[in-house]
Amino acid sequence: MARHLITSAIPYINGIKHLGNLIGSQLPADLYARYLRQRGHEVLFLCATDEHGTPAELAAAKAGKPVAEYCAEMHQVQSEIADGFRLSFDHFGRSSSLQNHKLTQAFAGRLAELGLIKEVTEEQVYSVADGRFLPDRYIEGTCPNCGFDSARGDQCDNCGKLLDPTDLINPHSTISGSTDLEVRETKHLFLRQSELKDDLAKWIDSKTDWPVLTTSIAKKWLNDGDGLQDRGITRDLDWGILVKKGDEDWPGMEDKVFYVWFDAPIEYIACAQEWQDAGKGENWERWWRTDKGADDVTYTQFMGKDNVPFHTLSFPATILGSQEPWKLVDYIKSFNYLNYDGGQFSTSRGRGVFMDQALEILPSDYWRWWLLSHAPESSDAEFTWENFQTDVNKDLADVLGNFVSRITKFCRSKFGEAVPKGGTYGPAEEQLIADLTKRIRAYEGHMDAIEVRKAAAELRAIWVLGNEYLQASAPWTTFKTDQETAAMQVRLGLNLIRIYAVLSAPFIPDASAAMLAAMQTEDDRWPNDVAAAVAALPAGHAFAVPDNQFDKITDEQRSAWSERFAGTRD
Ligand code: B3M
Ligand code: ZN
Repeated sequence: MARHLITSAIPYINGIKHLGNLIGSQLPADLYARYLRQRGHEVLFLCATDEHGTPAELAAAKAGKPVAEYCAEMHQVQSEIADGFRLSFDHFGRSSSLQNHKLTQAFAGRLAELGLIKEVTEEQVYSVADGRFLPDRYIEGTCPNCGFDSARGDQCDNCGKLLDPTDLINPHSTISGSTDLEVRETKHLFLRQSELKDDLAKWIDSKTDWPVLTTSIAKKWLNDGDGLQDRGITRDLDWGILVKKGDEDWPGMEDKVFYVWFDAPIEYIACAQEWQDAGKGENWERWWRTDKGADDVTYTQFMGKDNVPFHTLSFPATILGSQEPWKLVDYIKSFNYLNYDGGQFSTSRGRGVFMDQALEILPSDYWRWWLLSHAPESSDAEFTWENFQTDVNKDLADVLGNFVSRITKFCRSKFGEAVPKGGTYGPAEEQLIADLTKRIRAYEGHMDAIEVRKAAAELRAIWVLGNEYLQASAPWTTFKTDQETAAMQVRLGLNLIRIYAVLSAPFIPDASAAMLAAMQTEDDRWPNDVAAAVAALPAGHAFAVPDNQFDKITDEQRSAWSERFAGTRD
């Protein structure tokens, strides 16, 4: 029994996430958390909403709401959707929490004390009418390259050219529309990451067991020069964490907030405090402080590949720089992208399936199973409706669902709704137990290694073993000549349902619960000893034939959905 801290990248607050976001962090993190809990480990699984930065301010403005109100509402929305997908967070926090404000300011104070923060004077666009400096995204004008009339200060959305706000023709503030803009001097804080380069390089080099995707991105950023430049950690926004040194004011920084990527990872720590403050647990420091017991915690982070530089360099720079005994991450599981039907998911174009829509049309297990079994681990993956329909129908309906329904219905018709008694194992049963043992050990190995696709493939193979056994032993034929042996075959089959429920729970928790309920058992012990596990439900144990678990996706549904989610808005 070990202790595992697990965090998923925290999703931005500005809108509902799509399935590509889900499989890139939250869902595989949930798979791992559920699995480790089932194996008897102590797990703290944390996630939160990432609530600061320009996107949050802009989304709130678009919704016509004060930012704080918008964030509170969207947090609730995201939290409910997470429940719908059965994401088993121990706490779903908020980066705008008081705990995160305090902790972020404390880190900044500490880093400043150690000389790791420098003040830099820069020139920046000031809007006289708005009375504030404007972040690049708050300035629009005509693109000098293609003539597009709403190019943003950082980039033209039409031709893609990266811009400086001063490049724009006829620039104006997107807040007020005012063209009364001036370039003024302003001060910003920079974290001197370059000072920490050697420490970071040594730390990353020591992580020889990390996925190649993670280390290759980390090393590229570390060595390209670009990644480890000193990093601006303040912004001119109204919404965010005020720039302070611990509890003290920071002269000249009164109108600034911390950059969202500075405070977002700190929320992983603050979230544990929120968890405790919400009365869900105690002694959060034993998860995070190596001087308070966290040195025997294994900490695993999950994220999409675009987030890797922030987790391998920036956040560790904050932690290492502080010289305080905070827990550093032990393993970073990163993911490539999931594409949608020949292109990309697009929030602005409404292209692809978003989390709320997914739950409207099908139960979460369908999505969980397909997404996890196609997780974009070694390369990008693609969602197509054909593949979704084919695989879900085959794996869940034909293989798993069919097995459960055949064996329970056959038993009911010949022996009644209780596990039948009599008969003894022959070579086929011994072989099945041996095959199951081998595959279950392999499944555990893949789950321990967080090899998500391989684990799914092994689980599917375990389901197939049951079907093959049933097909070969054919209790409906055996029954005609040898009722005792048929009873033994059926008893074994019914026990497989319980085993499948236990093994499948990390992937498809609802179906798993339904299977245990049908078998009228709360025995969810992991099949460490398969020979014992296939006899866990004894003769005479009552069960009920479950409702059909997985309706097949029809061709009509497939084509209707493929049309509905093709993307209309442009
Ligand atoms: N919110 C980006 C994303 O959702 C960002 C992750 C923060 S993790 C500390 O992909
Ligand atoms: Zn352009």
